[in-house]
Parts: sequence; C-alpha cells; structure tokens
Amino acid sequence: MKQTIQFSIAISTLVFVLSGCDNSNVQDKELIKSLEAKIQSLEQQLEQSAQATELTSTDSGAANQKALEDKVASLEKQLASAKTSAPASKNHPSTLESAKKLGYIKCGVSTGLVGFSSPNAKGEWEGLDVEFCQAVAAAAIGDKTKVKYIPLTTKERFTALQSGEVDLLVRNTTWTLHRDTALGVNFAGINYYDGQGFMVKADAGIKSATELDGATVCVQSGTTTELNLADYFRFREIKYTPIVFDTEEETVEGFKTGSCKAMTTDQSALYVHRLSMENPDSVLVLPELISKEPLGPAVRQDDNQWFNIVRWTLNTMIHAEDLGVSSISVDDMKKSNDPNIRRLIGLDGPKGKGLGLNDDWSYQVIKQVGNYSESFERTVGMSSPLKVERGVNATWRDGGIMYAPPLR
Ligand SMILES: N[C@@H](CCC(=O)N[C@@H](CS)C(=O)NCC(=O)O)C(=O)O
Repeated sequence: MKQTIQFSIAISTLVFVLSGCDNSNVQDKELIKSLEAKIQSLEQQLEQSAQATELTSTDSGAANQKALEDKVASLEKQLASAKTSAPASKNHPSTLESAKKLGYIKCGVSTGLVGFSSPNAKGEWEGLDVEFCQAVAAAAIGDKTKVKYIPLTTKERFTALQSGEVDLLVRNTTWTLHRDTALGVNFAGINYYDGQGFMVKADAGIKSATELDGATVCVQSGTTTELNLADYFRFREIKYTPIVFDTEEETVEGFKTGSCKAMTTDQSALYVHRLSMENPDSVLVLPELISKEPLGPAVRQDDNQWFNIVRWTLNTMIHAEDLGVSSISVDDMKKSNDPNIRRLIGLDGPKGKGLGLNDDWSYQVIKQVGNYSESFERTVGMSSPLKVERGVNATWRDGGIMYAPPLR
C-alpha cells in the first residue's frame, strides 16, 4: 500500500514539475490546478485510510481504500489528458503574432501548377491557391500583398508546415484522415473539390480507364494520386506498371516523351497539362474520376487561433458569393440593412475579436481579393485559359457543394 501511495505521490510531483514548464493557456492551467488539488486531497485521505486499515484491517476499510486509489488513478488520467490537450501558446508567439511582427505570412504553394499556384511571366505568383494566401494576408495583416510564397514539392510540403517554414499550406493538397491526424496538420476547409483522372494520347484508341490493362502510368510520388492508382487497379485486378517521378515537370515530360501510356493526377491538373501540349487535341482526358480529392488549406495543429483565421477567411469568401457581395460592391454594401451582409463585412457582431483581428478583416478579404466566385473565375474559370466549369464547386444555391457555416 505504501508503494501505491509513493507511486501516486511521485506521479503528481512529476506533473507539478511539468506544469511549471508547459505551454498551457489560462483555462487549461486552471483545470490542471484543480485536478492537482483534488489528487492531493485524495492522497491525504488515502494515507489516513491506509493507516486506519493497517490498525483495524477490516474489509470495508480495504474497499474504501481501493475506491480512493481508483479515484486517484482516474484523476491522474484526466490530468495527463488535460496537459496533452492544452494548446500551444503563450511562451512562444502565436502564428498571428509572428506574422504581424514579420509583416507578412509564409505561404507554402506548389512549384508551379497553372491555375492554382504558378509564377507568371513577370515572376508574380498567381492562381486560386495564391489568391487564398492573399486573402489570409488581407485578413491577418490588412494587406493582400504581404505574402512570401514558398514553393514546395509533394515530398517537402508537410515537413515545411510542421517545422514552421510556412504558416499555411495552400498547395492543391487533398484533405485525408491520415494527413489530418498522423502528420500533425489540420485542414481548415476545402477551396476546390477535385477528383483523380487519367490522360492518354488521343491516337491510343483508349476511351476508358478500364481499357488500361497492362499499361504504364506516369504518376508523381508522395501524392494521394499514387495511392488511389494502386487501389483502383488492384481492386479491379487490372495489371499496370507505375512510372513514378518526384516532380510534376518530370511526370508530364515522361508522358509527353512516351515513357508511359497514361498519366494520372487531379483532374484539374490534367486539364492544365493538356493545355500545355503543343497540340491539346492530341491528348484525351478520360471520363472516369477514381477518387475524391477535396483540396484545401492546411495549418499546424498547435494554433487554434490561426486555424480559425484560415478557416473563416475561406468561409467569408464563400459567404460573400452567396450573399452577392463582391470586391466591387462591398463598399456600397456598407449601407445595407441585411443583417447577414452587415455581419459579413464586420459592421455587426461577432466582428474580429474572437479571431484576434481588426473588425474590418472580412471587409479587407472581400475588398482586396474578392468573393469565391471572383477568385475562381479569374484563376481557373471562364476568365482564365483553363475554362474550368464551376460544377461541384458552385455554391449550394447553384447546384454545387460550396457551403459555409453561419457567420454569426
Ligand atoms: N492532390 C494530391 C496531388 C497533389 C500534387 O502534388 N499533384 C502534383 C501533380 S499535378 C502537383 O501539383 N505537382 C506540382 C508540384 O510538384 O509542384 C495530393 O494532395 O497528394
């Protein structure tokens, strides 16, 4: 019994020591303090009960003591979980604080995927993902130009986010359970609903992915694409040989020069690559979509405030389209009596406080970057060379699945 008591005292001493050097916020510290106090008081009762049991050695005394020991063990469990779930904060600056101090946000983008993130002829980054980085900068810093773009390959992207090299990753990246958990990142939403497809040479006479038996398939490593490809063919017992490349450039080049019969990636990217061919009609994008590829911005798991800023920047762009508020009309909308519009542009609550931002943060997103539709059409839609239709990326009112939770 003495051993049990010593053991539990040792554990609580250890957690006392640890609580002095962790990063818990005020609420978590209060919870931890109250659990520690409870443990201490129970330990005192336990010690008294143990002494009494040694003197009387009754059954009820032993049962009482066992109940107390169980209670101590359960509280210690709660204490451990309170400590591990306590968010990172206040000994090191939050992502928002660091970004404000630096004067810009660090945005991880692709090494160059037209429509999503690629440098134009003047060397300026553009695309749907790039504009989302700009929207977050407008929300957080008040200026959409305050972004440092950091091009990342498929293999580098998650390490760059985990290590703090980038503040957010907006890089045609698919939201999956594994990435959301094991990789220590959180996806803040979906800015493009995609799916995986195949592309073949038009003269190959192939009209469907099921006709790819025995084919060589060019694919980029470190992607969901590689995994879906294996699932699709293995499940259907179709033989294939993956030809795996580390970069997009090599993958496309492999397909162009005939290293493989088909190329597979997100369908949006296939349309981009098709347009980059000397004769786009010489290749055919097959009709099948073999997976869901919801692409979205991801942040590290250690900063809920930053997660919320990124999530609600995206929600703001979607709501703005929903409510008919654009970069052009947003100033006029300041006169609106519509409570939804007034909340959207921060004239009425909940405003910016909960996110640690100025009250005009959402106005700046819409004014400087625009609503979701403006950004989509400019980068991948009808005003861009890609001419991607809205399809599932239309808002829920227009038959798509773009939908944001209430801004109130
Ligand atoms: N959405 C998939 C695939 C993303 C991906 O990286 N696709 C390649 C093929 S188009 C790409 O964007 N390459 C550009 C680059 O490597 O910078 C994922 O998240 O794994």
